[in-house]
Amino acid sequence: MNHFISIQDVEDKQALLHQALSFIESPWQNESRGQRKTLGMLFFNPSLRTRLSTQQAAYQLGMKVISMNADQGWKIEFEDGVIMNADKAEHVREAAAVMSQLVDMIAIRSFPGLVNRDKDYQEEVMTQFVKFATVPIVNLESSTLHPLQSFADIITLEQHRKASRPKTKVVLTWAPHIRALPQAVSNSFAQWALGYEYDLVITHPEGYQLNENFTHGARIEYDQLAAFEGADFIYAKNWSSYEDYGKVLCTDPDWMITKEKMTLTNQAKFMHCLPIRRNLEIADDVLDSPDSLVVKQAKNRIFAAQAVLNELLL
Ligand code: SN0
Repeated sequence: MNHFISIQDVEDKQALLHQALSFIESPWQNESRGQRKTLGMLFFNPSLRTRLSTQQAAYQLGMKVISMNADQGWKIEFEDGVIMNADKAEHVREAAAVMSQLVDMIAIRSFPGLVNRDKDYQEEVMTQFVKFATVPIVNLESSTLHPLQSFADIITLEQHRKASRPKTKVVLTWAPHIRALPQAVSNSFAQWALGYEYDLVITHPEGYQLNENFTHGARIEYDQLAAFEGADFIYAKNWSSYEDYGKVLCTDPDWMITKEKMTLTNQAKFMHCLPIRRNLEIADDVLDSPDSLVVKQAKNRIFAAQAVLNELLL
């Protein structure tokens, strides 16, 4: 693995999963692999779990970490050939090349603008860093993907599934929200769940179809109650429209996940990447029930990141 931008960078999916599970058993087994190596983290957007878990993962591999919010540096220009006479003081060509001399790996979080779909789906920030850095790049949630989250989700599914993967019904359900959120978590979750051969059903209101490149192979069900029937896992997430790009088309509170809806399932476990807005996306009694995995799921962020960094250190 040279970089970790999406599931496509993973050469052996089973091996990576086994490595992550092995780090859960024995977190310090490779404590010296990252000795004298530094991970640089660059955040263009807020983070709680990603920042702490990736940092902890690096420590467990013996690495040092330098974490920086992008607004502490110069504003970076990502486009080539522009006259830099506006607010951006530094080009990614220099920024990425210089950072590569100062740290051994660069991890980046950069959300979409949710205005220009083509621009967001071109993944300019990740693409340009991969192009101009000379060290591995790690995606800490980009415009359209959140692979470390999805890998932690796969670890969580693996720990809690009762049947084989193809026989385990996983439902990704849209949930209401007041803001326009990225499609990254949902795109990525679909891609990883399908990549690990889960039976994936996606349910959402009309107008919320995701990009088929990520969901090809999943069943789409517009009736949320029908989708919940027999589900082993309910994974809730809000996303803004892909078709009517970046728009909030539906705020119908009937899409909230309630205890009553959970009774339709096969005693499903409940998952969410967090942060979660209580009683908007999900009712308190679902989140506070023993079937909620959200806190355990967040712990797996460490082991997902650790397995990935471990691979990139080779
Ligand atoms: C982000 C998202 O991609 O949906 C990060 C998830 C890991 N979530 C939010 O921005 C939620 C913000 C809010 O106001 O609830």
